[in-house]
Amino acid sequence: MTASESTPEPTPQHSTSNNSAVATHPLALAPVTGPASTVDGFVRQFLRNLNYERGVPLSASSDNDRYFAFALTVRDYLVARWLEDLRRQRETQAKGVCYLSAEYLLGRQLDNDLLASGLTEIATEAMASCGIDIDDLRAQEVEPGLGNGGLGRLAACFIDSLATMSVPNIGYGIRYEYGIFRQTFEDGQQVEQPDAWLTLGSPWEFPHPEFARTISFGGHTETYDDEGTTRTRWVPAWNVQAVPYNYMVPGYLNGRVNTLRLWGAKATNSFDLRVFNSGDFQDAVSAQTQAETISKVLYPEDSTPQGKELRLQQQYFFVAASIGDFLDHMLAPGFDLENLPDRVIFQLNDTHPVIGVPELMRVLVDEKKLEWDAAWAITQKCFAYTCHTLLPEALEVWSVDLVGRLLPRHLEIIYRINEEFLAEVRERYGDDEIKIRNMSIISEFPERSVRMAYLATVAGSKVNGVAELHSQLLREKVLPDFNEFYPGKFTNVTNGVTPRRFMRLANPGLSELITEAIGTGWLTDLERLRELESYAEDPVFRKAFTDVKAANKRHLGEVLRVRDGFEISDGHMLDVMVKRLHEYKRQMLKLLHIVTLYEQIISGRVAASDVTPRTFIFGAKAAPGYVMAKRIIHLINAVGTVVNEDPRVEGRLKVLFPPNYNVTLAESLIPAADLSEQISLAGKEASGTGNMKFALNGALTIGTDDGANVEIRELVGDENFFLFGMSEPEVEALWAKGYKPTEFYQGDENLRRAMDLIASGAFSGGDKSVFEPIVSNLLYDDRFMVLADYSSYIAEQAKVDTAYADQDAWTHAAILNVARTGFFSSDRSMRDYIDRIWHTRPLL
Ligand code: 26Q
Repeated sequence: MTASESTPEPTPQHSTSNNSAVATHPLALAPVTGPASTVDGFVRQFLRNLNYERGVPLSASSDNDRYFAFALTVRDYLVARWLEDLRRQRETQAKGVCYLSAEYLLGRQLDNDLLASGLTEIATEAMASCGIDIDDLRAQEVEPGLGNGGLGRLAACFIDSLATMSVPNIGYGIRYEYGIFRQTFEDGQQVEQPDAWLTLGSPWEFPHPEFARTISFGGHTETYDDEGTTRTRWVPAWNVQAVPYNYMVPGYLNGRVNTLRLWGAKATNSFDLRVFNSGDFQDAVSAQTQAETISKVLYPEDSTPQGKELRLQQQYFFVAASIGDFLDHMLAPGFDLENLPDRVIFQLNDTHPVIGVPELMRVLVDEKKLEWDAAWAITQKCFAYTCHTLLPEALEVWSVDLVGRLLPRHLEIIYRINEEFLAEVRERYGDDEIKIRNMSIISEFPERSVRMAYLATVAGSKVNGVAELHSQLLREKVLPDFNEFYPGKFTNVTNGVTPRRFMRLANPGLSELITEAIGTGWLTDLERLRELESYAEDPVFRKAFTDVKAANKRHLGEVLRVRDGFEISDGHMLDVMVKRLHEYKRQMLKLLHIVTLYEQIISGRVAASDVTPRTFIFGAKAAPGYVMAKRIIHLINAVGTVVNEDPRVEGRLKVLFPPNYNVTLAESLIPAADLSEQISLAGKEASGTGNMKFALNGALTIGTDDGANVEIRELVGDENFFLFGMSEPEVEALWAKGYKPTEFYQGDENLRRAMDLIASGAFSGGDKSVFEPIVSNLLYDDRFMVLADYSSYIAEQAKVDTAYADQDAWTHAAILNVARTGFFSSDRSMRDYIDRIWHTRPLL
């Protein structure tokens, strides 16, 4: 890294004033207009981009050239709207939302932007006239996998909804050079490959190296006398440049475009001259490249954070750049910072950006020279915190040592926040040392560390969970002392998903059918799906609905054939479980069901011909260091190999595990599914969002009373949902009583036989040792009570089979699932955030 002795780099400032000289040309004053919205206009712009941006004629263009030129053309149509929105947001100074998220799992952009701009037909025709199949262009796009799973995808849905609702918003995050790893299987075991998504470049980003910001780290603090006032300043040891890359976030057919600004790390240009002069050029250069590792790769863990230094560097890097960017560029000249809460709310997507709290305090107190109390009053109104977990091991803590070394001034600020907070606690409860220890932002065990969720709770104007049950457990179990201390601070906002991507784009057949029935407008007013309820009674509609599902299955079959060489058998129920691999999500429970069905056939207890034909599809990545999760992946693949090849099964059971589940695959899988598996142990899944996507696409859910499943079941009705397993209070009661998994094993013949079959080595070529750790874990530990819920799961799956046998009744229930889950639009989530937390207004 560049040492402090090296020449500091001036941070280039966004300056509109010194641009006035170049903006006087009359043509520059006219509003920016896009290309003509005609087939001809599109073709012209496409060829222009091919020639001038790619430097090739159509006749010599590569697939990538054509994809780029095409994407740039779509982009060109949106730019005028974008520039206009940026101008209006600056001019009106309307309150905006800064969504701070370490992850955005965007999925492919091309189709989304075509849809949002209403250009799909013109573009298709334009390409056809050039002899290009637009589907070939679609296939070229590499999805930016800048997230792990639910939390990152949620951020992408939220910014889509905000743009669609014309709410001023900037999404801030990190431009990882490598996103979530690409998963492959070798001998059924997960192997991680780097996700080099930028190799061919991205047509969607607007880099602005000239607006790079200097982000500092390390060093020490000192006090100085500022005309009679003692102030603190931070003397950092090294710094790195944060380069903004802007991305357009278009609203759906409303002519609005918001901004996603992702930061890339760049080494400062100045070399450390001492090292350089000492002749060690290599060292000087390698210090440079080290700074750039900050945005090199996304951490693939989505639970049990490891407290790694680079991760804290990433967090501070993007948050400091984002807050600084907003304060420097979005505020009117002479803006009074006391009014900051009327201008912006920083929404913290989990604890990952919480270091932004002491950062804003540092800027206000040390740099803007506000009084501490005034700065704290502002800060407390400018942040709100969303919690996405219930697992205690997933709550982030950072060792005080590390924070002090990397961010010494921030540590001091955190200490002072804690001191003043604990003084308030003392005022209320007296010297109740247990209370104080429990509520302190600084914990002492196992090492002295900062509890980021506590800091977020103390600093935030609101704290929200992501589904009703989750918010209740957050109040009662995770942060009960804070709930008591801050009445009214805790609230719920149930998650949602964008129907533009997950219905209109992913399931055009269903979308068309819906529009034929109830007209247009439902995509931005999803509660209108209610109007479909009466259509569930219409046999003609049911037939059309079944036809769409069948077509979606054929499409999925084609996708999996090309992608993985898989084949989907006709007439099979598609039973789908796609989500990160985690023990609490209980992929093992699904697997025990499969092994049970298989064992019943091969033991001759059930005739294969009596088994409902099912294809089980898994999609799941495991964190590379999560040994048990990887073993479970291995077992799923091993069971698949044996079951799929055993002639005794007569092809009635099939297990498919396409590698590298991502947003793009989800878009083909979800619309084709009959059955959605949402089977986490009650009280563990904060919300889930896949569950919503499946229901909205007419799959029925088999699920526990957990996360948003609770709300899905309430809405669709008990008779249209397969509920099984213990409730959260029952889980608690069983733990309290003493859970003994072996008792469940002993007491259930099906379970015993399934477990014994795995233990026998039947899925590992006779080698008993391979999956023994899974079996023992379930028998002697089973933290997520797989065995306790097994019998109830198997019984409910039998009901699924029975229900599926009556296809017409199944379709009736599926239609009602679609009709009754409009609540789960992320537009509704955004309205809830606006009403309960942000108090912002659309800029119409
Ligand atoms: C933190 C520190 C260091 C390294 C990694 C992390 C980290 C990264 C990602 C911790 C957690 C995550 C992601 C969590 C997540 O995706 N949670 C899910 O959020 C969804 C949206 O609210 C919910 O629907 C899911 O229930 C929840 O599991």
